[in-house]
Amino acid sequence: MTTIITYGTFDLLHKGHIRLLQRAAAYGDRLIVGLSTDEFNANKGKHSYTSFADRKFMLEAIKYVDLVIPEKSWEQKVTDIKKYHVDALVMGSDWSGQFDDLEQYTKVIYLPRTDGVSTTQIKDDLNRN
Ligand code: C2G
Repeated sequence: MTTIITYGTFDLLHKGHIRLLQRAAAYGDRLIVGLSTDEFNANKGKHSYTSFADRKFMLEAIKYVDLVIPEKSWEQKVTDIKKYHVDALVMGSDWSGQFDDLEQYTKVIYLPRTDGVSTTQIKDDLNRN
């Protein structure tokens, strides 16, 4: 059983999120998503439109996702990697290099971001129209 983990806010779910989950899932048999809680989002300086409960509900409905756990802190990744016997951490390339310190615990893979779409862009576009 090859276990992959990724983390994120996944607010206003869009193609970029789905493509990341799809490609991450292809690296293993099980994909775990560490979903940022509303409180952790505040810590990240983000305010998500959709609540944690609703973001979790939507992620759990995605065929590429096997388990959704709360992401409450930056530090929990090592604990998660050990607890779930993670074989690889997969993140989008906007995080390139940020998690290289975790190479001592698991494989770290950065995948190219999907161009042309972001939650921020969606919000800006909607505010303009
Ligand atoms: N992503 C992507 N392409 C986009 C937008 C996002 O590949 N156009 C990827 C990001 O690189 C990330 C994942 O989708 O790997 C989730 O993106 P966010 O919800 O924006 O997550 P973020 O706020 O970056 O939180 O501890 C890590 C953080 O929780 C990551």
